[in-house]
Amino acid sequence: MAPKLEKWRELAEKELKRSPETIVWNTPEDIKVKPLYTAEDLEGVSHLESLPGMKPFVRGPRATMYAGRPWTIRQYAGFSTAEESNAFYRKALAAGQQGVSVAFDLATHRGYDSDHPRVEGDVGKAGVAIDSVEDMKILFEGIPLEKVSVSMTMNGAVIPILANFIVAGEEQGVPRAQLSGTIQNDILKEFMVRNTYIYPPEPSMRIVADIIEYTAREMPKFNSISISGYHMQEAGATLVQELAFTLADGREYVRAALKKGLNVDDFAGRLSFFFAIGMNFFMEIAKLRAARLLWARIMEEFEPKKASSLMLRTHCQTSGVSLQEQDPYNNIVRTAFEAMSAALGGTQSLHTNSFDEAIALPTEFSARIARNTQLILQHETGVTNVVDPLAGSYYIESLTNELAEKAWALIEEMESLGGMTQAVATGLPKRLIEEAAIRKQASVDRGETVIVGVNKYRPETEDEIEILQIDNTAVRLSQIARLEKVKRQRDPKRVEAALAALEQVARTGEGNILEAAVEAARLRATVGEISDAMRNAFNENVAVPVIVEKVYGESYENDPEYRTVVERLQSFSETLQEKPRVMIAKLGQDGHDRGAKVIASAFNDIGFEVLAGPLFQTPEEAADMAIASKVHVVGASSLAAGHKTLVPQLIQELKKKGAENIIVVCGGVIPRQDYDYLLEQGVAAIFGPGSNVLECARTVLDLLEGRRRND
Ligand code: MLC
Ligand code: 5AD
Repeated sequence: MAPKLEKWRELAEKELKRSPETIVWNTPEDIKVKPLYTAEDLEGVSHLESLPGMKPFVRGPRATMYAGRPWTIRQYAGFSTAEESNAFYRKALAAGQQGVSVAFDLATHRGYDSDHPRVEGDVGKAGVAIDSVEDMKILFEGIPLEKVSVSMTMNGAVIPILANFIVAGEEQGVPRAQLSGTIQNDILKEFMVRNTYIYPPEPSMRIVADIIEYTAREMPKFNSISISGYHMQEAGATLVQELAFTLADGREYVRAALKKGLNVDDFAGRLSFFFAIGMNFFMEIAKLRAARLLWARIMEEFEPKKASSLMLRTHCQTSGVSLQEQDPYNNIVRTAFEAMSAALGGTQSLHTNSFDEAIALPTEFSARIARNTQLILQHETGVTNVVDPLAGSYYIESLTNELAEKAWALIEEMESLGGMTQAVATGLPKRLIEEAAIRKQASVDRGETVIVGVNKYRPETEDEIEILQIDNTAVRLSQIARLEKVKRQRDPKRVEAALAALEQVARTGEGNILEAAVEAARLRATVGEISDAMRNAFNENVAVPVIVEKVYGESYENDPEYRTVVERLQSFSETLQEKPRVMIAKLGQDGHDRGAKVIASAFNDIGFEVLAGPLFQTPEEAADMAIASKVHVVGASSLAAGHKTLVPQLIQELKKKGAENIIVVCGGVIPRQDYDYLLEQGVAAIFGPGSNVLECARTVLDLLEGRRRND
């Protein structure tokens, strides 16, 4: 250690009255953040001399970055019908938004038309319902597709949606070569965390490759994929996991495209990325810098000729999970810090979340504040004037290097499993993310991680805020009416032939799936029909949920409160002469399962016998499973706004089958406005966002004991 630094250490020790090593912050990434960084920390770091616009692009993909052109303000939105979402986009564009980003409903994500019996609770809820080209045309009416770039978050039903978009463009007079935008098309992370897959991994990877091939040939301005870490962080991943798994996924997609015989320079420049920006301010900045550095390193392996093939360009979204139901205006502050972090990290495009995130979809008001957060950053703070302003900071550069090293080690670990498709098949990345999520939950439950207004500084009274309510039945009926009209007006023979041709391409592996689907979409085959043609060829993916054991319990070792609950449960189990059985159910097409997984693991460790229901059950299927497994409690987890339809249906099904003695509780993103309704319908307890898991376990025990006394 340099003599000056020795001196600092002495001073620090005197000030603290203990060693400065005691205030090292060990982050979830296992990075030991020290109170002081100096030039010593940068010895041997090799990227320090690099410049923006040049490889390895650590300082940004463009030479002038925001000084030349600020990032795109691209707010993700979509709800109800195409008409309503279209009106919302047009207003947002007039008010300063620069690009469009479409959120589809879960029925569409999973390749079902709005009239399918499995999607009754999901139509128009978490996004906009799209069944055919006719809906897609309405969605973009009055939005010039040759000028405004459009992102579409679609992975499962990516083929019919992209096909519909291409045809909607054509019919708006914009040839596909002029369409600019991005399709998410990232299926690997769906298998890991987001869960809107339809087909098994292998054919799903073929779909990704076919889209890369088609867009490389036909749509030079369109980004063929948005390789996403966002959802990993939302599911609980550490930043190292998010970074490593995302880049490893990217490597896998490049390989899949090369296997199709493409030249790397013909598609690499149109691969794009997507990261979450959470509350660890400096680490998130370093993460974006490290991502660019590592992507250039990965791409060098494929020996491209163009520098742009090494360039990582990314969209970012501020973190949804960092936002809270309690004291919701705090979320405006959180989002502003996260947005600043994304800007300092050099994102190309950004979505800022609305403050009502933990409760419902944005209202016009909350969406305005979210958009203005970015407009204020761009126009009032001066952050856009200098490229990569934190370069050279000892701390940022050291973090960039350390994140890159740790992520590289994990990338190599995935490589040793045979690449990401194989790794995903082993379930390892998913499990690592789930373990991180459980540790994080335990840390919040124990108050080690402070969340203002939730586990500390909670206000005594809270004002209710206005939220967006969607009349799901009205949306469904209007969608069904339009579907019927579309089907009446088309030529059934030609549709049938186009669908058969598509199925053939899918089955044989010859030809391009997207090309065949464009033909079918032009003839007005629906999203559901196109998906079904592919289901015939590929089958469906079925996942069995696994419960991670011991991680929650170990985080609580020797905690007296935890022990009390465990012992109470033990003695209840003794009187019952068995462990009480709890089924954690996911109803409808909602694949957000972080909460369900964390609850299942924690309840299991506490001593319940836990049964994790599969994703996508109908209320009837869940009731049958609960009865067959003789559970005492069903906990329904709902994050996609289907609770008012699906949970009462579950209770009705249980009643119909004579199992009204099974206690039904529910949790997730459930607005307080809906509590009375759910309680009237027979729900015994509701656990909203930010619930302490130990608290939930106590409540369930209270309910079980109460029920036993009444029996
Ligand atoms: C940029 N340009 C410049 C410049 N900066 N030109 C001169 N000087 C500068 N300083 C040029 C670029 O080269 C480009 O042109 C054009 O300007 C646009 O810039 P961009 O940086 O490419 O921005 P953009 O078009 O917005 O694209 C950003 C992207 C893209 C590459 C990251 O993939 C994108 O928009 N992604 C958004 C993804 C998204 O919204 N996802 C939502 C997920 S929500 P050219 O000609 O080179 O293109 C979700 C939630 C859920 O997933 O789970 O449901
Ligand atoms: N409209 C606006 N934002 C949405 N999100 C999800 N669906 C919508 C929608 N329909 C945002 C939320 C969520 C993240 C995945 O995307 O912020 O956390």
